[in-house]
Amino acid sequence: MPHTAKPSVLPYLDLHPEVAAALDAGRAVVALESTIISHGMPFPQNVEMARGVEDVVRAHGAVPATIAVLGGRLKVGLTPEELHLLATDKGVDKISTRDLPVTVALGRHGATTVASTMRIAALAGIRVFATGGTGGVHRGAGDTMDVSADLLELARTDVCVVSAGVKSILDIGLTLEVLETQGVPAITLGNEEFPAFYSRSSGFRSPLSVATPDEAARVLRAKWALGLSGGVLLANPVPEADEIPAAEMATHIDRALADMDARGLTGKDTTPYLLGRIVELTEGRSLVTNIALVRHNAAVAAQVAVAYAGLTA
Ligand code: PSU
Ligand code: MN
Repeated sequence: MPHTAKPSVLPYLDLHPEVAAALDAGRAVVALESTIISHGMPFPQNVEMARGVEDVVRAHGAVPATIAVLGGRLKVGLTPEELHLLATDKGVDKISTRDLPVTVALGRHGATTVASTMRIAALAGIRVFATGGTGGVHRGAGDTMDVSADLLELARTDVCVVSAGVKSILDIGLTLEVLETQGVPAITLGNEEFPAFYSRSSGFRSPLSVATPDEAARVLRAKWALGLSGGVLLANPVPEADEIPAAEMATHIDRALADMDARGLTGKDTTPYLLGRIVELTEGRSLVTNIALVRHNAAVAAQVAVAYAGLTA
C-alpha cells in the first residue's frame, strides 16, 4: 500500500494495483470523476467517454484513476465492469462530500462529483484531476443559496482540477468572486478569457493565466511548497473546432432553466437535468462538445501530472 494514503483511510480504500504502483513509484496519476458517467451523459456515450478518457490519460504518459464509491468502498481506479455498472445502474446516487460518510457506512454505491472526487483523490495522494466542468454559484443563488460544494472543496483540498471552466448554466461572475474570496487560483491555460464550458468565451477576463501545462505544474509546486493549502482550478478552453458559440448556447440555456423551474427541480437534481435538457435542445451537439472537452481536459491534466511528478521527483 503506498505511503501517500492517510493511514486511517486505508481500511476503506481500494486502490487499483496499477494506480498503487504508480503512486508508490512517484509516477503521474490523473483522477477522474464518476458523476459525469452516471448523471452527466446518456448510455452508451457515457461509458464510451469514460473508457476513452482513460486512454487519453495513458497516451499522455499518466495512469488514470477513475473514482467512485462502490458497496461503501472508496474505489480509486475502476475495472471495466465497475465502469459499466456506473454507466447503467439507476441505483447509483450522485454523491458529494456531505454524502460520503453515509454511502461508506451503509455500504452503498455512489458516483462522485468534483467535490467528493477531489477529497478521495487527496486521501489517496493524487494531486491532479480532470473533469468536464466544475460546479459553481447557480443563477438566483441569492434566493436559493445553491452554491456547489465543488467551490468549497477547491478552497480546502490540495488538488488541481482541470475543467473547461464553469458551465454557463451558472452565474460565472459570482463563481469567480467566491473563488477569489476563498483564495483559489482560477487560472486559464493559453487564454486571457475565462471559458464557459461549451463555449470558449464567457465575457469574463480570467483572473490568472498560464501558457503551458509545465507552467501550471510549477504553480502547483509553488503553491503547496508555500503552505498555501487548497486546490487550483485550471480552466482549459474547449477546442475551437468543438465549441458551441456562447450566443447560441444562451438561448438553449435560458430555455433549459425555464423548463427546470416549471418542473420545480432544486438542489442536486438541477445540474443533471440541465445537462440532459441541453442535449435535447441542441439535438445532441452539446453531448459531442462535452465529450470533446473532457478528452481535451484529460490530455492537459496528464501533461500537468507528468510535469508535476518531474518537479517533485
Ligand atoms: N462536468 C460535466 N458533466 C457533469 C459534471 C461536470 O461535463 O455531470 C458534474 C460534476 O460531477 C460536478 C457536478 O461536480 O456536475 C456539479 O453538480 P452540482 O452543481 O450539483 O454541485
Ligand atoms: Mn447545488
